[in-house]
Amino acid sequence: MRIHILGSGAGGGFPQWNCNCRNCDGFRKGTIRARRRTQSSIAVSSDSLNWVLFNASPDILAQLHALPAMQPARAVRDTGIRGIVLIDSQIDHTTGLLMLRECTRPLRVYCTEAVYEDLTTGNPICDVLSHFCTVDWQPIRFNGAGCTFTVPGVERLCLAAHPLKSKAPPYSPHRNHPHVGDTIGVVIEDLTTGGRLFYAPGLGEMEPHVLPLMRNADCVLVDGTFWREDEMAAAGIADKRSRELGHLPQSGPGGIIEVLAPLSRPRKILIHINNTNPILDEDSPERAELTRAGIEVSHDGMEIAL
Ligand code: HKS
Ligand code: ZN
Ligand code: ZN
Repeated sequence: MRIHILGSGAGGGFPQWNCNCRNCDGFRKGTIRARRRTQSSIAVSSDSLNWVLFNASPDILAQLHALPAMQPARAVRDTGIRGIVLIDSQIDHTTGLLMLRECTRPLRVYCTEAVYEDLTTGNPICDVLSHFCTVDWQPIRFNGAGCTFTVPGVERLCLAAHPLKSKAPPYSPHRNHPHVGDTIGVVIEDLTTGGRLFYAPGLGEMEPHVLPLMRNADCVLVDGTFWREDEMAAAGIADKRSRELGHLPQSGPGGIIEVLAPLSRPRKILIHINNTNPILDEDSPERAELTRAGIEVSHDGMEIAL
């Protein structure tokens, strides 16, 4: 399978429009070595013609322009997107649906009931979209274990969704009452090559079922939002801690570096990186520490073959 990183940044992207933290200011002034990043989304295909989009970011139009394979041009109106999987209902993962409103065929959207509820109540973008096109909701339901499904046209990819603990968005009725399905991780397996990806851009806690999913993958593409538990406070931005926001930090006890350390099989890559994260500075000691731990940092346009 071919995995294309459409956007490697967290909400707001990098640099963030209103931010003058060390990274954002340094990037604008050219005093640090770092890459611009759009908001969190990937596209996966087994034939480079039919794609599954994971998350629809507010930057989706620019991201699609940057990946010409997404437009196969077989008809006057066409797209390579055969289905969209939403891992949560956050603004950075769902707002792009509004930018796809011109679609002439039904938009197949795979998400849990918890996410669909948010998108029809607190942030009713599915209701708004229904005035422009047909949203064909494909519910992801859990019966004890993960939920396995395929997307028509992309049958060589087998998808298995698993519930994860992270955080529902501020407008969600579940914000302070977590529901199973507020956030998911997905194992994507290519039935032709046997390659397996574990994708989880929102990972707030290591529950017992998560480590085996990582261990059995050829590549883990996981939450890279914050380096430190108190990163936002240390930058003088907000007092919310990383885990409270639904993101395990990389450093510290129980952080992503420790979690990934014992895994020998998978390639380890971070995604959904916040503008404040020191790993964005390619010359930072934190980035060097990641490299020593065998962990890569994804960037917009990066391609992974499994
Ligand atoms: C900034 C933002 C930080 C940021 C935080 C989160 C909070 C949120 C919630 C996130 C993200 C970006 N870029 N989504 O000010 O630096 O309260 O639910 O997911 O993408 S977590
Ligand atoms: Zn986010
Ligand atoms: Zn910043």
